[in-house]
Amino acid sequence: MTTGTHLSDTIHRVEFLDKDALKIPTLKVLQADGTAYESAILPNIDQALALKIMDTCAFTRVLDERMLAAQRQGRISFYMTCTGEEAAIIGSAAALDPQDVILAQYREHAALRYRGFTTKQFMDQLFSNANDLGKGRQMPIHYGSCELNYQTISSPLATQIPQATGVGFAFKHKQQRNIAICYFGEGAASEGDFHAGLNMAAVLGSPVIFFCRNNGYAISTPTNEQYAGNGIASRGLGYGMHTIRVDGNDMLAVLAATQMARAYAIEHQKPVLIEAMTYRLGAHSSSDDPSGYRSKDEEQQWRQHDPVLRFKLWLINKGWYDEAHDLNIMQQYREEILAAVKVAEKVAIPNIDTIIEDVFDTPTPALKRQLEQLKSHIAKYPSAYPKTSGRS
Ligand SMILES: Cc1ncc(C[n+]2csc(CCOP(=O)(O)OP(=O)(O)O)c2C)c(N)n1
Repeated sequence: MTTGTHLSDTIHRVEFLDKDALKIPTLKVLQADGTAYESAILPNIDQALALKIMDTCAFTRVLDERMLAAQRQGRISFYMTCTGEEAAIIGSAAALDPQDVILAQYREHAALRYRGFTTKQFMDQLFSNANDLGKGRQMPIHYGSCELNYQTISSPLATQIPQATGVGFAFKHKQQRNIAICYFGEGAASEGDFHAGLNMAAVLGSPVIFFCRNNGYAISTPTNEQYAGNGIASRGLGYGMHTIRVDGNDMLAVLAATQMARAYAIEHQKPVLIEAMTYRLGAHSSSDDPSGYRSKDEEQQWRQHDPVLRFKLWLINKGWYDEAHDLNIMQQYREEILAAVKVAEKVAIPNIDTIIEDVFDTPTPALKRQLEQLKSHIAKYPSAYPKTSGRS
């Protein structure tokens, strides 16, 4: 018999396995009022970590509110919020080591903030100006930072999944005790790259946390039109990896699951799949209007499960935080972000010569020719090409 073919019990009449027999429990630690379930085991968390998580929540809420408004005012071209998914994103990011590599989808900027991306760096990317680390070549929200071990976002869905398998395998090869974490939505899990990436990671023993944000929709496609199985968690089992489903709106449950998953991935040099059940409270992006595919009632029900509020109540119960501080910090971030917008939108766009750099060691003759054609085109129609990326 081939190794790895696990023929177990034998049967002598046809009995299909019952797809509904697979029960996957959901880890919960915090109740809606911010108290922990009596039997719940808390993650490793002290006051400093808790306050850093809360600060990241406050910043992200304000950033999302202000930048969506900036998009509506025509100041930036595009924006995506992570409102409602902060616990899934920040709770998992807080369980990592700074050397662990993050491969995100596009809705995980809160993890980048947790790592230390500054307000100015956010603005430079969103305004595609000359200070942007990506040299203004990407749409807003496609952040990346070598320094913070955050791989640049790719628009095509799921490309980050097999890449994460490779990053994890590189750590294994170097015998470095770090992991890759790969964020993706349940919609992205319909891509072939998801299946290739997970299977490869399980077979090669690549230390990766595959972190699925199951937020109910892939733009307008609800999960019941996306899959017929038991969520995304059932697929982790199918590929032979440790798997857990958590309440994605429960900061402490996400933190606990990710801390344990990280320890397991390093100790056993194997991947883990976490499926965080959550809800996208905002639109898919600034180009989307959810009223065409879901009801206000449904949104309202999920607002009752606000992950930031639940965590804040836990902090207040512990005496580590209070409402006055919360209001104060939100106001400070509003002012800081508004001031940063005003600066970033006045910064010049990147020097056009940089457009052909960084891909080839020496730009090819064809690229150089195209750059000259572009320059003469701009010289002919200068009023159609702005000098800064902002409105002013
Ligand atoms: C290969 C590919 N197909 C389609 C798209 C268009 N697209 C962008 S986001 C998205 C939905 C993804 O949903 P999900 O993975 O659940 O993430 P969420 O937006 O809900 O966070 C689609 C279909 C794309 N970017 N790439």
